[in-house]
Amino acid sequence: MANLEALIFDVDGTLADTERDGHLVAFNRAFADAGLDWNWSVETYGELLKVTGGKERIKYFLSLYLPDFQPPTDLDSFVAGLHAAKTLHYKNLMVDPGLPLRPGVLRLLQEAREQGMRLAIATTTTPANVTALLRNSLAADAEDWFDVIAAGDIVPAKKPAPDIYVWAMQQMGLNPDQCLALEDSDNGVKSVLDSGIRSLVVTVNGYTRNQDFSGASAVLDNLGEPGVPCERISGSDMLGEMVNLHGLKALHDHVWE
Ligand code: XBP
Ligand code: MG
Repeated sequence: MANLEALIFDVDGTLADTERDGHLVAFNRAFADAGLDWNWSVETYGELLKVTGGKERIKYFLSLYLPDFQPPTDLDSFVAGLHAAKTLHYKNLMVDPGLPLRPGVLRLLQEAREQGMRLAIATTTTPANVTALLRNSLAADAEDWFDVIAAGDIVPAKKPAPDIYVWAMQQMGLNPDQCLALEDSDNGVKSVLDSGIRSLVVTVNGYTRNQDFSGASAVLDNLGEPGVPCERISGSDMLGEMVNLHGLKALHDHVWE
């Protein structure tokens, strides 16, 4: 069994609750700018989250709700243009009003850095979105905290495919038994497990709470803060009331023993 060498964080839903108040708002503003009346509700967006990737999600929406829609140009160019506009709106939302990190995220990242634990990101979202979230919600130099930021179209297949986690490990020169992943969704869990990583902590959110997290080492409501304990939903109870590096190392050793 190898020692834990890196924590690999998902972004949307894990670092911050970005979907309802970030991406959804950005999509709807981009649609309105384009003169489209496709105002997605919170409920509809929850259904569309089944498909990862914003461009892929717009196409999924069309297939479900507007199968006869005729784009003014070829579909890929039309969707790419909408998505670029959406990304601009998302970046602005990360500045004003901004989004807070989820409980325990800053505390765990700071502890990992203090103890020399390598950090990486593996996300389906667009790299510009990661930069905007990190700089505005974490720290101006937060991108430097991560050895690798694996994001968006850098890989051919998005989550639930394992590509983004495989790519991140390759970039770090690490094997699956040296990594622990933190995710929020069933797509993320499948991506992690299919990459060979078996140490996996899920922190659920409003959109993912009832999803299937089979194979996750522990499923929690969040990472906890001093005096504000996290709730264990399923899996190992080794992490206690507040997820810290000591607990993650013990969980990792247990998973791989
Ligand atoms: C979540 C996603 C992303 C975002 C939208 O990524 O599936 O597609 O919903 O961002 P993860 P884009 O949970 O892996 O961080 O529009 O830039 O794709
Ligand atoms: Mg996520």
